[in-house]
Formats: sequence, C-alpha cells, structure tokens
Amino acid sequence: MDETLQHIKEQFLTDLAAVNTPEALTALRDKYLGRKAGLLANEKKRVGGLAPEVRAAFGSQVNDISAEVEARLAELNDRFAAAQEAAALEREKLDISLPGTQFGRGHLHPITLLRNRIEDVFVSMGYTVVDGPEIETSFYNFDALNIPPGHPARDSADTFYVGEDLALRSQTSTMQIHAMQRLSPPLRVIAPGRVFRRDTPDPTHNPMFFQLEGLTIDRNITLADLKGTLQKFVQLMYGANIVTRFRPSYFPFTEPSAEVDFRCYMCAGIGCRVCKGSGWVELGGSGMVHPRVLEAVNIDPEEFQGFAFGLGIDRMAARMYDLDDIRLLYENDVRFLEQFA
Ligand code: FA5
Repeated sequence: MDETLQHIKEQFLTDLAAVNTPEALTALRDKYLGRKAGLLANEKKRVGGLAPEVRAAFGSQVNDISAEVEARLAELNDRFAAAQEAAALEREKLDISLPGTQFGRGHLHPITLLRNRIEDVFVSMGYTVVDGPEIETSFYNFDALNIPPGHPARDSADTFYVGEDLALRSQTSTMQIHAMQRLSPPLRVIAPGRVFRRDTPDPTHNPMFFQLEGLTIDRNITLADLKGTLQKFVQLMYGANIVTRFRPSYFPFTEPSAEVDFRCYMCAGIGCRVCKGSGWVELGGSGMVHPRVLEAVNIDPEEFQGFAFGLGIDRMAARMYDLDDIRLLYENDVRFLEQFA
C-alpha cells in the first residue's frame, strides 16, 4: 500500500480511538473526508496527476480506505445515537408504582354552609333571596331607614365612610329599601350579606360580619306573622321544640321593635355553655316596618304593612359549631377550616 495512505489510515485509527463525543466525531469526519481539505479528499485529487501505471491501484486504495473510514465513522455514530437514546429513556423513566401527588379538595366556608341552610329554610317558606351593594349612599344607609341627621348611627365613629356621601353598609337593612324599590308588594325576601362596623374585635364582635335581613310586605300583616315566621325558622333550624321570645327594643326603621331570642337548643332552657347559663340564645333585631320607611319607597302604609328582621349569622354559626370566638371564622387557619370539609 502507498506509504502516505498507510500513514493516513493508521493516523485515522488512532484519532478514532480518542473520539468520545458526537462533536469530536464530526470534526474527525471533516479531517479525513471533508471535501475541501479532508486528508483523503486531498489524496483523491492527486490521482489524476499520477503516472498511468500506478494510477488505478492508488485510486482503488484511496477508495478502499475512504470506504473503511466511512464505515467506522457510521458505526461510531450509531453507538453514540444508541447511548443518547438510552440516556433519554433513563432520564424520562416513569415509575408508575409511585404514589401520586395528593391535592386536597376545597370545601365551603362554615359561614357559607350556614347561609345555604338558612336560605333553604326561608325559600321553603316562600321567600326569595336578594343581593345588593356593600357600599351605599346616605339614602340607603340612613335617610330611607328613618335614621335622622344627627343620629349616633351616622357617626363616623360607628360607620366606615369611603366618600362624602358613601359608606360601607353597617346593616343589611339597606336591602329592605332596594327590595321594595325593585319589587312591588306583596313581597317576601331575605338578603344575607356582609356588613361593616367600627366595632372593637372581641369574641362576639368583628368589624366585618354577616347579617341576614328578612322582609315581608303584604296586606294585613301583624306582629303575630313576624313571631310565627321566626318561630318556624328556628324550629326548622334547631328542632321542633324550640320556642322564641320577644324583648321590647328600639330601631328607627321598625315600630314596634323587638330583640328576638330562642330557647337554647342545647340545654332546652336549663342553662349551659352555649347560652352562657341564660337558657336563651339571641337571634337579632326585628319589628314592624315603620310607616315612614314605606313612604320613602312610595308604598302606601294604609294599604300595606310588613315586618323585618336582621339576624347575626356569625353568632348563629358560633352557636351551631360551638365556637368560643367568631374571629376564628376569619383567620383563615386551614386547621380550623378543614373541620368543615
Ligand atoms: C341591626 O343591625 C338591625 N338592622 C336589625 C333589624 C333588622 C332590626 C330589621 C329590625 C328590623 P343589631 O345592631 O342589633 O341590629 O345587629 C343585629 C345582629 O347582628 C346582632 O344581634 C348580632 O347578632 C349581630 N352583630 C352586631 N354587631 C356585630 C359584630 N360587630 N360582629 C358580629 N355580629 C354582630
């Protein structure tokens, strides 16, 4: 064999043994087979200039070596490809016997659970659920509810003002006005929702809490209808033997007005932790809709009468779930909330 070719072949085998990356393999291919400067390409270019008697033999030797170089490069290329595929398979290997990631399922907040139950009870009594704004003008917050200028409830020490004539509603009674404006009597609505007061937080007070407003407007409505409705409500919520009691009270938008209690469902009036020994549990305020409130929304008080009530949902929740502090409901402590899943 031609000495130069022999040398190129040996050099190739040495170089090949040192190749350990696909990039080095490409460089090696260029070095020996590259069209312009490849060592074997250069030898091929020499063939034409050789004496006729050696030309054929030299040409066939260059071709043989080129074919062998080609074959060895292809073989190494295959080995690299196989190694790459094996590495990829190893990397992407999936152990289907491993346990999956557990995602906790969400659930309703205790206030929402109670609110849904309350809504079901009132809907079963023919009431419609209505909703309205949490930011109100003085008309809805005070004027239409017969709360005169100068009344302590208007004081910014009690109410969160957010503008000249705008405040966060401090009671869902604002919804009485919206309901009577939207619907004409006779009507029966409840409006559960968020309310805001500048109250100092303690176990039974939070600056943001939930109330349930109820309003019935019809002909010949009396205090007995109010009593009967709330009596039925507590029985459907807490049991057939529960009775209610009314204590005289004052609200500017009802006359007469009463605070409503119901006999403790836990101890049947004997006195226990839930009713703090009194035998009664406070439900909220109520009364017969004041004629001036009806007039504010153009309802004739001679033709229609009504009753309204406003109950504290948080305190009902505290009783129902035996919580000693309503603020637990708003701390978003998952350990507490998970108990209602
Ligand atoms: C009212 O808010 C009247 N609007 C109720 C009413 C409606 C009377 C319709 C007549 C006709 P009062 O301020 O008492 O009334 O609040 C009603 C209930 O809300 C209370 O019984 C109590 O359960 C709850 N409550 C009051 N303040 C807070 C507070 N800061 N945190 C949690 N609950 C509260």
